[in-house]
This record gives sequence, C-alpha cells and structure tokens, in this order.
Amino acid sequence: MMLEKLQATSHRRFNPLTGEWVIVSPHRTLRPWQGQEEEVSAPSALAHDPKCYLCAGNIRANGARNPDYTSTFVFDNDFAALKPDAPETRLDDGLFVAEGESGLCRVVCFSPRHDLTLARMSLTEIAAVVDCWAAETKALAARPDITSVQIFENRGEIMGCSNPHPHGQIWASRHLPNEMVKEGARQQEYFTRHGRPLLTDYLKRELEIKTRIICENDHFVVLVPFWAVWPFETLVLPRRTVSSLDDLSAAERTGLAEALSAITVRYDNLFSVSFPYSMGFHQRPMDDKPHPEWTLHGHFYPPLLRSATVKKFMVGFEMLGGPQRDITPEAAAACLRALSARHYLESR
Ligand code: H2U
Ligand code: ZN
Repeated sequence: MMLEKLQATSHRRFNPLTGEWVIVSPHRTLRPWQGQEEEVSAPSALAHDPKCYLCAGNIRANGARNPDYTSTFVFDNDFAALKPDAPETRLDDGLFVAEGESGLCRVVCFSPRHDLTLARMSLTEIAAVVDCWAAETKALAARPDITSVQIFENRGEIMGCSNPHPHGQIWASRHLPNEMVKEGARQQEYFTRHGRPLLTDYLKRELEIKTRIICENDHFVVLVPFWAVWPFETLVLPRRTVSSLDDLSAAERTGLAEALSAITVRYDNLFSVSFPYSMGFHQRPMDDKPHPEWTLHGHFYPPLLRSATVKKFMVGFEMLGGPQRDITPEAAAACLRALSARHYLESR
C-alpha cells in the first residue's frame, strides 16, 4: 500500500466499520498549545472507602447494602437511563418520529478494591471481569425484549466518571443504538460482497503490515486502527471469528484478559498517570438471527493528546464537519508498542 505518499501531508482515511472519514494532519503535531490543561485524578489511596457507594458492605443511594463481595459484583443501576417497562408505542407522522425505548442498566464492580484499576489488577482478577461480562451478555441476550447488550467502562473524572472505584456499566436495550446500526450495516455489506467478515479480513491485513499492532497473544490482538480518530485510540480483535463475549472459549477469555491488561498497562505508562478512557465491546445483535458478518471487538477511546494534561477536543470542524487527528495512527502505535509491559507503579 502506498501510504508513504500521504504519510507526511494532510489526507483522509476511510473507516470501513462506520463508513465515515477522518482527516489526518501529521504536519500539525508541532503546533504550540496555550489552551486549557487538565488534571488527571490519581488513583485512590484507600483499599476500602467508607464513603464509596460501590465498596463492599456500603450502602448505596437507594438504601440497598452491597454484599461483602470478593471478586466482581453486578447490580441494577439505581438511576437507570432505560426502564424495562417502557411501552412499545411509536409515533411517526413522517417528520416527528418517536418510540418507546425499554431496557436494563447494570453496574459491574470489577473488584472490591477501591484503589485498583484494570491496569493494576491481576490476570485472574481481570479474567473474572471477562467471565462476568460473558455471563451478563448471555442472561440479557436470552430476554425477548433485548437486542443490544452494550458493555462499557468510563474511566477517570475527565471522562465524567463519578467514582474511582473500578467499575463499568451495561446498557441493554430493545433497539440497536446508532453505532451498532452503522457497524452492523457495514459488516453486512462487506459479508454479502466478499463472503467473509470485514474484521477477519482487516485483522489479517494488519498482521501482515504490522505497523499498527501494539501487542498480541494466542487469542487477541490490540492495534491502533487505520482510521483511528482519538490520538491513542485502539481496537481489540479476536483471532478467531466470534461474535459475542459469551461465545468465547475459556482460553479465549484468558486471552482477552491478557490483552486488556497489556493495553491498559501501556496506557498508564504512556504519561505515567492512571489513563482515562471510554472503552467497550461491540457484539452481534441479540435477535436470534445468525450473524456471520459480526465480529466481537473492543474499542478504547482515550481523550489525552500529548501529555497527562492536554486533552483532545472534538469541537469546531469536528462538530460541524468530521473528525481530525494530528499524530498518525502508525506513530501512535509505535509509541504504545515501545512502552514497558510492566506498570510504572510496580517498576519503581
Ligand atoms: P459512572 O461513574 O460510570 O457514571 O457509573 C456509576 C453508576 O452508578 C451511575 O450510572 C450508578 C449511577 O447511576 N449508581 C447507582 O446505581 N447507585 C448508587 O448508589 C450511586 C451510583
Ligand atoms: Zn469503593
């Protein structure tokens, strides 16, 4: 591929998963920054915080007491954005369209330890989180009123996360959310045309080219996608074509835990801070139809740009036109790949 011709100048790249373009401006990385500097919150020093609503044994906002859990702990969000009993009513007069949206919101505590993060949890502990996600996926997918199981983690105050206790969320809904609709349509189109899943072909090419690969194990690969928007955005891909977390074998779940550990440790090491991000998994629609076109994958979207204090803003042209990045995905991958696989707090 003749990417060299474009590497040093402004160009745009196509995202085959969403059908959207991103502008890349590598010549712009040296521009001075006199704007706002962020403060990235340090991890808590407390293993158990009596004021935390997620810590074991503590009382939550709705008065319920958390059990003395020792691994993962899942509960229904006390302030759920989706209600299971919303009516199916649909209004559509050709211009004003609205419909009831029902679903369930769950909160997943990754560990009873208030002071840990995925980056600082052991492989066994992370594997328990993966098992928990798989079990939740299976249980929610079995419900006739659920077609989308969206698992995600919002890390860090800068991302609007309300609590440092290691936790994520699951929003399961009747309808497919926007990103799932875009990715589903593109994967279906590719599968119809080529008879193979889009992301299987994509991973094969990335493994040949190698420049965007960060780390890999027997079952999963972490890379900076060719079309990454966020400076240090990554994609987590399974080697075997598998469409949901509950389809992973035991060995693959361990492989996913290893991959999550490897990338989150590198993220923390990048600027020697507890690295903020939004991450989550896209898995097939849970509608009882076969989905050979769908490949399970994880997205990490970190907001930091060039240091622990400078954040990328999606404003101006990006709000009105489309996304733009400065540092190339290849340069970002090289940066992340070169980092130590050992957490900076442990190598001191
Ligand atoms: P975030 O920090 O990612 O926003 O997640 C915390 C979630 O926990 C949030 O969605 C819920 C909030 O509604 N929560 C409870 O369910 N019970 C509580 O007692 C406080 C917070
Ligand atoms: Zn806590």
